[in-house]
Amino acid sequence: MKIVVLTGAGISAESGLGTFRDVDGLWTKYDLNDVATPEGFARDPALVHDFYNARRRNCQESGPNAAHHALARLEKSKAHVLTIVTQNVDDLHERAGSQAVIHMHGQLMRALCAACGARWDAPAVMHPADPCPTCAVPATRPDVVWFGEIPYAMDEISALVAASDLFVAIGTSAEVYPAAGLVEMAQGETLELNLKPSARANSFGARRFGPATEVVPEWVGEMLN
Ligand code: BJW
Repeated sequence: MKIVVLTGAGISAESGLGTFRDVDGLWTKYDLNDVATPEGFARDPALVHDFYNARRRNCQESGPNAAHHALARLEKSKAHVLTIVTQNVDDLHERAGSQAVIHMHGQLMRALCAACGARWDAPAVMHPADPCPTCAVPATRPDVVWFGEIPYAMDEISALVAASDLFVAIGTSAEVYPAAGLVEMAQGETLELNLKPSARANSFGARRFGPATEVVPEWVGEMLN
């Protein structure tokens, strides 16, 4: 079976990484217009770097949980062909051992030059004055996709979802497009795994609710039987 799994912040919540829109989420502490838009970065790059430096440190101090490990086990089993499309900028899928991972909203551990487009591994702490290693212009930013920017690999992702036999969304609120609309492209079975129904729950053929560390290993166990 060809399976595409879309993951969101909820899969990393039990690893200690904050979600965005839950009651204690990041958007209750920060204005997304200040830290997750190109305009916010142009206004105050130091604030935006501070925000991502703190999240990079938090990510480095955390680790994959049972849900990330279960998905890595499913891929490794080769019982099915699994691709993970993640909206998360953390690297917890990779640290669990998953290999087929597409980061549609970029990666916390990568840096991007806004002047020449070069990409490289991000240092632990980034500053507005950091020069690009390729063109030397001090226009370095986290390699993440902000509101108003086009998510990565959309053609590849759309083709994978359209060709999938099963599309599973895990721990995402379905509030942010185009990720939220992917379920509509799926021609095969669809399943939502979440703590509670997302904004698009009714678009899925099946739904299961509970913490990712419980419902994901349970579902993977069934797929491997
Ligand atoms: C658990 C759990 C547990 C908790 N176990 N579950 C009007 C209509 C349609 C679209 C638009 C519109 N106005 C503007 C737009 C476009 C805009 C958009 O969608 N805005 C909406 C707010 C309306 N989108 C964009 O701008 C995107 N670009 C774009 O559209 O380009 C145009 C284009 C696209 C394609 C082709 C051609 C052109 C870009 C969006 C970029 C989003 N960036 C961010 C920041 C990334 C960097 C960073 O991490 O800082 O991405 S915002 C943030 O939201 C982050 C996330 O990836 C994303 C989604 O959040 P997610 O993962 O769903 O988290 P939460 O917190 O929302 O939900 C957590 C879920 O977990 C909940 O459901 C909980 O129940 C659950 N949960 N604990 C299981 N233990």
